[in-house]
Amino acid sequence: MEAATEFVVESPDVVYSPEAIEAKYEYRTTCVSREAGVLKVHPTSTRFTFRTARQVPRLGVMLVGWGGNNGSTLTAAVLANRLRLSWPTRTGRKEANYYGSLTQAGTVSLGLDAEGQEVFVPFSALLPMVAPDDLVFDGWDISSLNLAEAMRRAQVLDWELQEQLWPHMEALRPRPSVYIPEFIAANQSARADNLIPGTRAQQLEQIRRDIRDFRSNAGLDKVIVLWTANTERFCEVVPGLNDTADNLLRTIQLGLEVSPSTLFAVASILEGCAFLNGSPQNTLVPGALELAWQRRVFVGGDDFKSGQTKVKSVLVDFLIGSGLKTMSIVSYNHLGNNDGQNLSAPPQFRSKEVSKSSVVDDMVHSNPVLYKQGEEPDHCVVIKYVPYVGDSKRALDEYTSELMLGGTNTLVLHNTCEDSLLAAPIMLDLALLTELCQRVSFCTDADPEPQTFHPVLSLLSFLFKAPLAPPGSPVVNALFRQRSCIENILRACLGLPPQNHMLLEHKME
Ligand code: NAI
Ligand code: DG6
Repeated sequence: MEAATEFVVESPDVVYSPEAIEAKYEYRTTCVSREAGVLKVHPTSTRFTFRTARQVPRLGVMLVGWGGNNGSTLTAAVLANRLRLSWPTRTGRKEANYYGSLTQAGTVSLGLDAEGQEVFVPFSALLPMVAPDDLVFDGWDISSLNLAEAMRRAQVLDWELQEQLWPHMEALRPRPSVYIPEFIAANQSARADNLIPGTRAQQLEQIRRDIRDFRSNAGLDKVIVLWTANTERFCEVVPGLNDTADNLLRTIQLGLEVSPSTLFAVASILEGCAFLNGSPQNTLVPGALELAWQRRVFVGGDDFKSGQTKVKSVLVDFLIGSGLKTMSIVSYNHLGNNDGQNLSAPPQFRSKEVSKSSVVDDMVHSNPVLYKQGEEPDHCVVIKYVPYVGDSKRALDEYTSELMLGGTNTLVLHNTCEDSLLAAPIMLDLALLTELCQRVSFCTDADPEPQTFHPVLSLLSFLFKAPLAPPGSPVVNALFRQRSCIENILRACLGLPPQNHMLLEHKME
């Protein structure tokens, strides 16, 4: 049965006009204080008015690393869906779809019908969102291969599908990019044949011109820039160099140390385009975050949360949430794509190790019954490059937890998947949700001045391994808390209460 996609909220608190959906929303939460060793919990309530502009823009997405496995796979996926392609494989005919995308293949419950049964709609039906088939792509790569050749190099898609896509991808050519050899592995140097010359300041200006050129030539209302290029080494945060917006801009003018990804972030922010970081390095140094804050431009990161880490952020939540004391997490994986080759160099591996390891922190800290202050499980992350397996990543995990009365529980997982087919739908969700957030504004009864979300868009946490959050805001890694956050904020924009899963209707006589 086709899922119904259209609905209206019938409530005095919700007004639909041709321009916007305006919803009054009561945000009920609690505030906790500590008094003489006692926790005092105070229920609070704040009245919000959310406004979501209904006009969906013509959206362009610029990928840094367009010719990589993720970049070429995402472009191919959108084309395959737009063209309604199907192709034969040894297990039968396959049709283009968006499996793995929260917005396109996930659903939300609107509530119960007269028979007491839940009614689900696609996530994308909640609020007006850009249709993925309508996205326009462009981007940069230090490798000059066109997108058809890049798709072939990636070895991700079935041959028959590649053949059908070839004529549609051949004309797509990445723009030259910024190559600073010390930031990525030396083993990448052979691909670097498509470069922006000049000083850092000139390179910044060229990136900005590229964004403007794409926007005007493709007739776009908005552009979002997404870093899906190679993982870089961490960049040192140095006072006077990149700690403030002014210092970072001066560093670029003086040609001092700045990573390519930070250069792209700065260019995007200066052009008023949201910037999202799909790799683990600290692209969004304090100076870049301050610039985003000053210009009121959304930024998000870091590092797509696609496979092994997604499972980890469910499994450890389940273990600790069930009261089991997880003491050791060992994550091993091997892969043979270019990402794997780049990560075989220690400084780039280190960036990935940090983002893959931070992912259980909130769950551990949430349970002082199990973990004493400062106590943490052992957490080991190993990545090996094995060229033969290509994009088909193998991940093995072992979770060891303490049971009651001295027992031990060891869970072992093995997972094989095409890495880029997991990453591409996440990239799609990032672009679509960021764009939607750009159309949402809100005010409260106490502060009637309309505002937008904080420029550090932590609502995207579900999609990132090491989510960036505004200063002082708790970082949430647990996957279902992250998903509820998105769902409930979108529901708030429609004046709907948060999904509480209580089903009290079914717990009464
Ligand atoms: P890839 O190596 O196939 O693609 C990266 C592309 O970036 C290459 O075409 C390379 O030529 C290009 N590149 C390198 N430096 C550049 C620069 N300065 N400017 C423009 N282009 C540049 O890697 P893949 O598999 O597409 O992954 C991309 C990134 O996404 C990596 O950092 C990876 O760690 C990250 N990632 C991937 C996930 C996945 O499941 N595939 C999940 C999480 C993160
Ligand atoms: C090896 O770990 C390569 C990485 O780029 C990962 O494939 C990518 O970060 C996905 O990681 P995960 O943990 O989400 O599967």
